[in-house]
Amino acid sequence: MPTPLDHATDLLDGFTPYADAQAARYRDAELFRGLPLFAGFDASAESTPDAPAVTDASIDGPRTLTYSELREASLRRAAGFVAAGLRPGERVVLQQNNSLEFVVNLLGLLRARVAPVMTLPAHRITEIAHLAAGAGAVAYIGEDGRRGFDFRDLATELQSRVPAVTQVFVSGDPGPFATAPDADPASVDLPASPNSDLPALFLVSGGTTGLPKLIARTHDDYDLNARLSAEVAKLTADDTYLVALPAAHNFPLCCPGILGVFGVGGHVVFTDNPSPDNTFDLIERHRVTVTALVPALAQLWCAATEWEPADISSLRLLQVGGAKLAHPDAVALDEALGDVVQQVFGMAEGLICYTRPDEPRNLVHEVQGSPMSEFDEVRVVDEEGVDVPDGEEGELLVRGPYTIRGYYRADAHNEKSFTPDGFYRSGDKVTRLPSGHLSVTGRIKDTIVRAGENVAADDVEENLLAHPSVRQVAVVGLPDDALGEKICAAVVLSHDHPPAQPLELATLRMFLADRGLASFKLPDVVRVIRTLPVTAVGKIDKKVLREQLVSTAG
Ligand code: OOB
Repeated sequence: MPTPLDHATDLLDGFTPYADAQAARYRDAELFRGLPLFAGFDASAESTPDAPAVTDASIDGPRTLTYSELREASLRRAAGFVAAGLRPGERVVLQQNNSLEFVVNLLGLLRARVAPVMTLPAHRITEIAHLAAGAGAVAYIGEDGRRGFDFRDLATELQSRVPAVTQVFVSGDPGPFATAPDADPASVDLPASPNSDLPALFLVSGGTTGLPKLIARTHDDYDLNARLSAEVAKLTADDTYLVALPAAHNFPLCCPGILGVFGVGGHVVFTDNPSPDNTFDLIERHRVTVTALVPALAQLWCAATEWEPADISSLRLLQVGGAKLAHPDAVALDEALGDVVQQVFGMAEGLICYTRPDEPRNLVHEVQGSPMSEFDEVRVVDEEGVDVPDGEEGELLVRGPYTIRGYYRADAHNEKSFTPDGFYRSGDKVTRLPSGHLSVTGRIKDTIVRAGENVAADDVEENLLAHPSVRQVAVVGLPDDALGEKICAAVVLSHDHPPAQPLELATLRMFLADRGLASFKLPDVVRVIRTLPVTAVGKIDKKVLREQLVSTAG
């Protein structure tokens, strides 16, 4: 067990540490460095104090801070938090759009040894209250209403639902609340370096069902996550990374993202608008070399290369992950941007798989990558938990130096989500090549039970995507008196589809039947929609889609 030392709080209640023997192995292999999560940033601030660390190109900007300036700003913020009464080991909900304030608060909290709960700007009171209560948070850090949603109203509601949240700090116009505090670092005692096996911060699970769960990441394991990711991406101080996805998500935060770039002394550019007309200009202006996108956004960028005039040739690595990148999209992106795609299959719980920049392009287009650490233990198992041979589909289980051993304060979930020997059951269906590369084939629970037959949604989706009229598709089960569930395909039409012509159910069924799909898998309903609903980070949200389809059923 980690020793709390001077942690006088309940941080460790409900936290599952790495097993002693494994932690010792990771320390011996120098995977766990025994340093605080901001050590990488501080080393860069030491060696290249005058290099640009962050540029805020959000509506708050434009503004650039060097490493020494950002270090100073985060020390003042840390001192402010301590002066405001926040204590080591306490949890604070952080909910801010991509901006300089986000990163000053993050580093400030880490330095004050207060653990941020990394919520996303798209989260609303239901999720925020659930996460704040679950983490036992004592404060909330948000922003004003300039980006179209007033986080101050959310803060008011949060305090009424979760009274333990006694302090609220707001960036911008604070309204009835306080602005984030700053103080002279010399005026307070900043806590000494934390024990590196304690939780540094909390990520939230990215599931598309139910409420998000809390994922405690330790200084040791998250620092490893950043360093290994930076190595795989071959990051150097010459790199400039554009934060286009919400910064609090694991992908742009640490894969390698913000923390990975800080560790090598590179430059991070924040934008709060990921659309190509904005981001392409930023890429040109700042000579951005690396960024990360979800597939839907990548598709949009790919199309925009046809008409956006900006020169984005500085981009050497375009990371795409969070949901499956369709093979034709991977090929199209490489064609449009010059062999820059990296597939990323990751999860807030830990395991990150990458394709490598020097792998053959056809492999990069085909697979979602291989684990980034040789210490990652991956199993692919059938329904009985028995390992399946390479090439066969099964559920991905994983254990390793940066994969959690349990969700925070969630005993009931942990019973189901972890094996007795500490493997995380990802719920992802994958196949593995002998080389260790993984292809994601679906989610194990994403099935429709139609007239007693189990239909895997991804099977139908993959085949529908092959139809020239289909740009995006999600297949869900809808309640049906006769069938139990009927199969509904929600389709976003491609530009190839003749305008003003309906997409006929019969056409799609015939197309699928011609491809050899069993008759019980053919959709019973097709619904053309303009956009598919997405989660806070931009993945297709089937729960919301199902609700929408049910409520608009004619
Ligand atoms: C990332 O993390 P989360 O926690 O938001 O979501 C994890 C889940 C995975 O279990 C898998 O179901 C899905 O998202 N996923 C993918 C994928 N990448 C993630 N499914 C298919 N293909 C992919 N490439 O989404 C995340 C975390 C770090 C880096 C990248 C993504």
